[in-house]
Amino acid sequence: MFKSVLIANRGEIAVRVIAACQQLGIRALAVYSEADRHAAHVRAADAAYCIGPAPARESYLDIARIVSVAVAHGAEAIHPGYGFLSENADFAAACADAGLVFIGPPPEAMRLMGSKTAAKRAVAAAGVPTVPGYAGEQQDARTMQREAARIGYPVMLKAAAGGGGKGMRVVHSREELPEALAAAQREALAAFGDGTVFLEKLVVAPRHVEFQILADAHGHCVHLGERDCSIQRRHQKVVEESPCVALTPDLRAEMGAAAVRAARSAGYVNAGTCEFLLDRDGRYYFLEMNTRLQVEHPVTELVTGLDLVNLQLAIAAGEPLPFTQEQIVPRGHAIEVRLYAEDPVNGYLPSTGTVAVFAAPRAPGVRVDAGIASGDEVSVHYDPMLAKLIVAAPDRPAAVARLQWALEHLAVLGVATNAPLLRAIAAEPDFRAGETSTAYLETHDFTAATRHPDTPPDVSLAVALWEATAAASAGAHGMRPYNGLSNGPYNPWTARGTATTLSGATRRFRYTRAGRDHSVELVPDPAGDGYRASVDGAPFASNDAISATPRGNGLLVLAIGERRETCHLARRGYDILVSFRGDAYTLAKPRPLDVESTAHASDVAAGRQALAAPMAGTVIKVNVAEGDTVEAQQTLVVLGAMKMEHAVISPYPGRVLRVPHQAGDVVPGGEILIELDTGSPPQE
Ligand code: MV4
Repeated sequence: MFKSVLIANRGEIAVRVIAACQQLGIRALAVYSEADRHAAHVRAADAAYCIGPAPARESYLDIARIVSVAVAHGAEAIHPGYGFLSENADFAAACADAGLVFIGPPPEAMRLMGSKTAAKRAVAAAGVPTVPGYAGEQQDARTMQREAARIGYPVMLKAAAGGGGKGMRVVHSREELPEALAAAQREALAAFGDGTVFLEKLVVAPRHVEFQILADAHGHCVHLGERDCSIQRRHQKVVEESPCVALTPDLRAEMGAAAVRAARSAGYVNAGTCEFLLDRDGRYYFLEMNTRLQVEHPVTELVTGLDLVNLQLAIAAGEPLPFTQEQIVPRGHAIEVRLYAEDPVNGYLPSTGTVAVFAAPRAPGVRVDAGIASGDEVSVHYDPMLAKLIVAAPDRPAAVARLQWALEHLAVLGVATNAPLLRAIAAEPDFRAGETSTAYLETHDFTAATRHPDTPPDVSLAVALWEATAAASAGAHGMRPYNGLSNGPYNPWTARGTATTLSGATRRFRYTRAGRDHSVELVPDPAGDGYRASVDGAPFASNDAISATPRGNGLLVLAIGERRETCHLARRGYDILVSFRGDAYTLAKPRPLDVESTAHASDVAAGRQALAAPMAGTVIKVNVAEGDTVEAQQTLVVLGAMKMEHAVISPYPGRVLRVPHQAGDVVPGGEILIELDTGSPPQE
């Protein structure tokens, strides 16, 4: 086995491969772009080397740079993951030329399968069914019309160099063909540098069923069963599962044998996947072969008990497959959903920024392969997939139930995700019945998942309790409240104190969300250490006693009478982000008086005043201490931000209650710098 392997990838798959190497005692070397300096795969690796700027073309796709890093640092092999260079035959050849083992198939097999038409010819010659079509040299409209008439409309035009849906066109009639042909050729040329197209009969609303295969360098080839990946959005897979409910044992064996023949016909070695379309009548057609480890490989791992990355490493190291086809016995049912940083409310556009909280469910039968952790950045430069949630159970209904549980216990704050869509699918009757096809997302209405849900009272309550808890801890220790950055002993997340009432005064909180105002009133419970609450003017939970306990990583455990709820929270400026039962909410606090308005405020009610930083910056000077008496218009704190100095000025005369920061502190926008008592009742 290798002693040292370089992983030429990023994100969850790099983390996955690094873990597999380390478990085998192999040193895992990472490469990273300037945007990924602090990324999860860099933290996980045994060593990491910067290979260039953020754009993939200048880093993760730079063959010469990656190969030279591998050679310079003593790697014996390179694992390409998926995407990037994983299906680039030139990269595989460059590895070989540099004396490195490419953990993947031989370049010739990659080249053959890279051409969809050559692949079809090769597997058809090996007796694998393919969709009837035309894949000849003649690319003119008349030839295509003649061939389409022979095949029978509707037909599909596809790019020979393509895959993944680019350059694809459905044609229903002879009249439509010339225009569709020109468009498909243009698109293929632009996307792949090759305008060659071919024709196939259209298979209507098929299932996408793919077979995982493994081939060693000694002529052994087996399949590990199938994955049904029918649920896709714009050729992006969303849900994958194994087994496919539409296969009988006989059909599975037949398609598996066809996949093995397809792999053999290409001289294939390593892990690979043969994609098929399966029509309503149980007929199957080879589509293409993916010559890489796939995103959805964990589904197969959970039903077979095999580790595909281990096996890839063993095969690449020249070891024979350690089992025969008969010894592979899939058990139970596994389902994977892909968590994308995409905003359903905003047309599923990628959502970027800091992931304030990423909290994955942990339970038997639940696996989370993630490329991020709390505090990580999601940038515009790479694929928006954050993580994969994979569940396994003895049968499909149990797996779906486990999936629902896992999705309800997943918290992502800071970037929008497709989690609402995933939860809607898991609850949808046709999905639950196994009635899926490639048309599933178009033929089912998931628009409810693209709208913000109303704010549950529990969410407003959680935010108020979180603020009360944070303030209580900070007050108790004379320290600053949680600001999303601190990890010190007085961070309420780690302080493990229960929300207690220090002052005994009723506390009022106001928030807005989606144009609606929400209010929470917390009345200290004279009998205990909790509160009685009302939300939006109504008593909450019949005035049960309520308390909250922070448990780290943004987790807050609420006790509402006998009921327990967990949620995750984070602060971002004036916004408080909450994850509750799998849904994310953003509640905006009333903007505290900033420098401008404080200086000119005359209509603000007197009371307890929190003076906040108008923007992120560094505290340059603090002129007052706790207990000081101040005049109106006195400069209390000077903040440096945006290359300027900003004075934080007292709006009224009063007494300084709290000075959470000292000179030199770096603070986020909205951070409270001074709390003043101006005489009248406290207001939040
Ligand atoms: C097809 C097809 C129907 N008939 N070919 C889409 C991506 C590419 N790998 C092949 N694709 C398709 N080829 C024929 N002859 C329907 C699709 C297709 C599809 C396939 C798998 C998963 C999702 C899909 C969504 C739309 C279309």
